[in-house]
Amino acid sequence: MSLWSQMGLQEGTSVLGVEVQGLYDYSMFIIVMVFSFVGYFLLKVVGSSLIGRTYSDSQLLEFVWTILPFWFLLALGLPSIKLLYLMDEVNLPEATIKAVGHQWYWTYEYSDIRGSSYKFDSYMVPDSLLEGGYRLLEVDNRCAVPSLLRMRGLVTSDDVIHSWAIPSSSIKVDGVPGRINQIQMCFLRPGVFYGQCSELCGVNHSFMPICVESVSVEIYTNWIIDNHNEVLAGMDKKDDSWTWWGLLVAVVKAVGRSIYWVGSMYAMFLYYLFYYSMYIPVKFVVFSSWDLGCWFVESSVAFGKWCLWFSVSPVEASLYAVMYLAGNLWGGLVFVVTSPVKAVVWLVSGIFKGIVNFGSFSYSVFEAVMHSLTSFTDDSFHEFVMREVNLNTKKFLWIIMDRYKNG
Ligand SMILES: [Cu+2]
Repeated sequence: MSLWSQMGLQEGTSVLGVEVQGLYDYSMFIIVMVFSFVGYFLLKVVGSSLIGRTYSDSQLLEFVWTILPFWFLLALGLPSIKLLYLMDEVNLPEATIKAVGHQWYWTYEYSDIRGSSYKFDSYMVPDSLLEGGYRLLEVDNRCAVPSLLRMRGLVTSDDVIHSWAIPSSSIKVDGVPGRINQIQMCFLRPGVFYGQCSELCGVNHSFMPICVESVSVEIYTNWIIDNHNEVLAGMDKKDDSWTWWGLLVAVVKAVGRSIYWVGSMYAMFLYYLFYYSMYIPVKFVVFSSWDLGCWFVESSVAFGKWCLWFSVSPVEASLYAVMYLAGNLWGGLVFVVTSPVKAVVWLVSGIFKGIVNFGSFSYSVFEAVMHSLTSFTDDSFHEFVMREVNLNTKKFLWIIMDRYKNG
């Protein structure tokens, strides 16, 4: 949350929030440096009586003031682009929350556990009811999220365009009616994080705050499963009517499903039987084993013969081996002399392959350098996040498994 007389961004509360904060500091450093440098010389030139009347040109100066801004722009742009893409990357989240904007409140939906949909509305607490807490930011039902777990946020709207934003976590997603936008979230620690609707949506636009409460994975998982169980229990009660027609439909459906299941299993069985017992062995025998077998037999026989010869007369056999190797080398020389075109092609293709390999190697080095350049957090932070997220993922799955078993 922003505080009075605060300069700069809020303290980062998510993995990418910290990175964005780093980018901000880094950009401000470059910008202030450039601004003060240019400002100083501007003032100096304006206030100076020494005007260069005889000064005509300087190639070096022009070169420098062309190249230098280019490098500064690159240094500002590359980390920014990388972060932009990282923020869009939602790979394998463990849990999903869906925020639906309304005029003028938010609805939060949790629907990826147990196939039920648990949802609630989140209204701002008016001044008259506020007991402590922050004015215009506190809500009646907070959006609960786990800390240090990969999360996906889906944002949409029911009426006009809203925007779901939490500045300290670098989250801002438009909620557009008729479409769903997604964002990745990974909160660093437990806490309460505030934001406000960030797209003008009508008269009460300022009074639909976003309040996210980040809790530990254990609390979150048990809480969400409890709520889902309640929703499911409510759903079970409704469906208790029984008719002959319903029974008939259910029986026909079950029979159809089992016929389909048995048929598809049978087809799959035949397919794999054919594939592994006929196609693969035949293919293997025809394409590979014949050549390999021939070569193996020939070379084994030759080597066996030579060993026999070596045991009878070692000197002669060694001499022959030397002659044989020399002959091969000579053959290579003859190949170069008699068919130079082929030899050149062989050499050039070798060199080309070498260049390609060198290129890909240099690219990976460049990529590694860029990676280290554009991450504003150190390795210990990365390690901490990776370790905790892995641990929490295991905890999350373990609790779900445990609860499924024991109800
Ligand atoms: Cu709004």
